[in-house]
Amino acid sequence: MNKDVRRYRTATQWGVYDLEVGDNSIVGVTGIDADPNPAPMGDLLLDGVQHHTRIQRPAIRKSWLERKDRGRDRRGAEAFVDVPWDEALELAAGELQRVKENYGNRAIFAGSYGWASAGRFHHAQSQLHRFLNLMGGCTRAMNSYSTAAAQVILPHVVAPWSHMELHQTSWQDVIEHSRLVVAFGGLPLRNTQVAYGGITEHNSARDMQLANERGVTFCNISPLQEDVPAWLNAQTIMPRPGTDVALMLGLAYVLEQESLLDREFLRTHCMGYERFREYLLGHSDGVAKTPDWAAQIADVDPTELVLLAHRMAAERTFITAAWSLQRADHGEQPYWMVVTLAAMLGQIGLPGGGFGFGYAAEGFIGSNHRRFNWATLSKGRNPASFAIPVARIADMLLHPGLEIDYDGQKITYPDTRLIYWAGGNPFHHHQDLNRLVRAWRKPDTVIVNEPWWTPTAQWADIVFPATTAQEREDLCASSHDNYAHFMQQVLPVQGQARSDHEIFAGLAAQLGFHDAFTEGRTEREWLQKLWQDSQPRAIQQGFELPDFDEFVAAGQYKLPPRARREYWLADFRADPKAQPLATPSGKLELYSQRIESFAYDDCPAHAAWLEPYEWLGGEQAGAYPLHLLSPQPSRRLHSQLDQSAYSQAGKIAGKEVLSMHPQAAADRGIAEGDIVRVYNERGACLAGVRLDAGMRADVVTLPTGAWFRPSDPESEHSLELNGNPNVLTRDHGTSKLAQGPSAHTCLVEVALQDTEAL
Ligand SMILES: Nc1nc2c(c(=O)[nH]1)N[C@H]1C(S)=C(S)[C@@H](COP(=O)(O)OP(=O)(O)OC[C@H]3O[C@@H](n4cnc5c(=O)[nH]c(N)nc54)[C@H](O)[C@@H]3O)O[C@H]1N2
Ligand SMILES: Nc1nc2c(c(=O)[nH]1)N[C@H]1C(S)=C(S)[C@@H](COP(=O)(O)OP(=O)(O)OC[C@H]3O[C@@H](n4cnc5c(=O)[nH]c(N)nc54)[C@H](O)[C@@H]3O)O[C@H]1N2
Ligand SMILES: [Mo]
Repeated sequence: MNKDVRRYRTATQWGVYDLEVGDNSIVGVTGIDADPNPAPMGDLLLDGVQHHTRIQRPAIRKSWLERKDRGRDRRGAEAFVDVPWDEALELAAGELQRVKENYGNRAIFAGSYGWASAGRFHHAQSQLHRFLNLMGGCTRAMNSYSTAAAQVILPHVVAPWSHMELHQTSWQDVIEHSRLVVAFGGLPLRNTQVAYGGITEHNSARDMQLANERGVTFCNISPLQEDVPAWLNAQTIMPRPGTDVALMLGLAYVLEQESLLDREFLRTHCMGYERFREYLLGHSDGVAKTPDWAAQIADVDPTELVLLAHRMAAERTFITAAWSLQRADHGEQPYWMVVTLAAMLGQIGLPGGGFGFGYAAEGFIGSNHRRFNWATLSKGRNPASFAIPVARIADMLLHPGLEIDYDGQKITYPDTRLIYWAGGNPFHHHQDLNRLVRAWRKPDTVIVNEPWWTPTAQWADIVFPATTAQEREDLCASSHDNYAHFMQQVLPVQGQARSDHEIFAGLAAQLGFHDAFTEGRTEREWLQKLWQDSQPRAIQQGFELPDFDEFVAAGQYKLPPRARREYWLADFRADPKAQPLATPSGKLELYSQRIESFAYDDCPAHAAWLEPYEWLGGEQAGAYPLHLLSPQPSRRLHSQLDQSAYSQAGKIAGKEVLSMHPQAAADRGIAEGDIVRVYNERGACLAGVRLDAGMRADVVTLPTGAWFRPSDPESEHSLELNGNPNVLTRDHGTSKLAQGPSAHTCLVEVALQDTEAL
């Protein structure tokens, strides 16, 4: 190694890397020895951290500074003025105080959803919430864009989501005991590069390979063949998107008709199978959910469904569904139906049998590591104690005072006067961005902490430049990983950036509670405190952490392996009375009295097929005959570092790539590499075309993450130029139960774009 090159350890939410720094810039990225399969996404760091899109200085939107009405209508379409730190902090603190005094703390929305960066201490959202709680609180957001519908439906049916995520069946159990894995939404390896909070070992591909070698067979139920790696030799059934519940009902019908189900298990461990059965057989609604009925809705071969149902009943079968299935209209239903189908097979609680969710959603799912709850930064209590379902933000901004349903409760939207965002990108993650633009222009003030000039920074009034994880020290330690890492400061602070902690400490100083916020600690002392606070938890689990300084010197610490092999729900299976579930009946609720009592028209008392607001079998498919899926991108995490060379190398003429079937392209005079316009009633964007013969001809995919770039930021109807699918998706809750996002329910049309005309 060149003597002028130094190595530093950093951690990201797609892996841990050693960075080589020479001449004050990152010149090399290497996966660490502990990682058998480092994610290629590491290369994002090469030019991403020091990219020219970094925010150099605090900045304030021109009209916000100069005009009395603050020119809210020009938010997102205007230049910024650089201001010194002191002045920016004073203005922001004054505005927070004004809104608090005039409208109360609930008028401050700081849901601030987003993944930000790895690192326990510099977790942007925690820093923001700690700060605002000390100021009297704010309106927050609950649940995630990832799994909102699952988080609300599953506690009614089986268990709290947070528990399931960490304790459900491991890959090891699948490898050793399953014979058949039925994967709704497939097992796309691209998504396993990533894990919230960080990941050390990328083992998902290895685990799937081991299962394959042991003779486990896979059935991929997805509109795309590519949703499983080719070497798995999976059978693929390709339903229309959003029709999985109908397909599962067809399978369930075969089990019931041919008595291939475990009636004893349904009686002893489940609540209300009879009610579901009435529906399945059509006694309650006059429609028998036969394989022919299912096949017509899903547009698949009915004999394949019959054969699959036979195999599922004959073999140890593990049923899994991607998280994507519940990010759709009535997204609660496919998850409820997976549980119902698995209950009918009666293998729940047996090793390698039953069900589980998201086995390729993130790299940690199905890992067999010890689960350890590391200490986090204390956020204190939110005195305003109020939250909206996370994906209802535009509704809230547009309709203050409106009352909505949510999981048996009523929620009234507050009148939002100020938005504070740190560590997320709503102009990436939210649906129907043209509608968000309208909503986003309503509050008096938007404050954002960001390292880069992302769309969210561009759509703010006061922008504070934040450091990246590579410009500060931190602790990477997540409850699902088997390592902790000391994240070194790799680069000097870029421009005038400050860490989120420092930014909030500065605001707290203006508002008179600096010491309460920092507790008199330096950032290094905070890291030490988090480490030391984790020690009693380790001792409780029967091991001891090294001393903090020892850990820092070593750079990493590996947790002792998991003490005991557990099979998900085995205890419950063995004795449902002594080991009940945390559901109202203590059993698996295939019918829920509680949900029935809510009387929601869009979430009945048992799993059911409900027509989505738009789908290929519906009326709208006349005008918009292609179903758009917007999956996670393979070359980045969401919108993060989309500006870097590694992400841009995956584009076509700078646009995100739309995959489409050769026939669908030919019908429209489109060829590989062409630039097209993707559109529907909600919006339009450009994309570059890639052809894929292994997908349904009536489905197109456009991964998320291209930075929102409207051709005319002043307009609410302009053409989006980079290929951001969220100008096309609808902003509509999954149902009154969960009010989750429904991004995957979306129809579009595609046309060749005359690029000369742009
Ligand atoms: N159409 C469609 N839309 C979707 C989805 C879909 O499937 N389809 N999926 C949804 C899902 S599952 C998710 S999780 C969301 C993801 O949405 P987000 O989590 O909001 O997306 P990110 O791009 O990760 O945004 C994180 C932001 O934090 C910034 N950041 C990084 N580090 C720091 C830091 O230290 N401090 C501060 N202040 N900022 C920092 C980054 O620059 C970035 O702008 O998208 C959702 N949107
Ligand atoms: N590289 C990378 N990995 C990531 C992320 C990232 O940004 N980049 N983001 C992470 C995050 S925050 C999350 S929440 C997870 C998300 O994990 P998921 O929600 O599981 O991921 P998606 O990519 O949205 O969808 C997975 C697959 O489901 C299929 N699918 C979509 N709709 C349907 C349907 O109606 N029926 C069936 N049968 N299949 C369908 C699509 O073909 C798609 O490829 O990924 C994580 N992993
Ligand atoms: Mo997510």
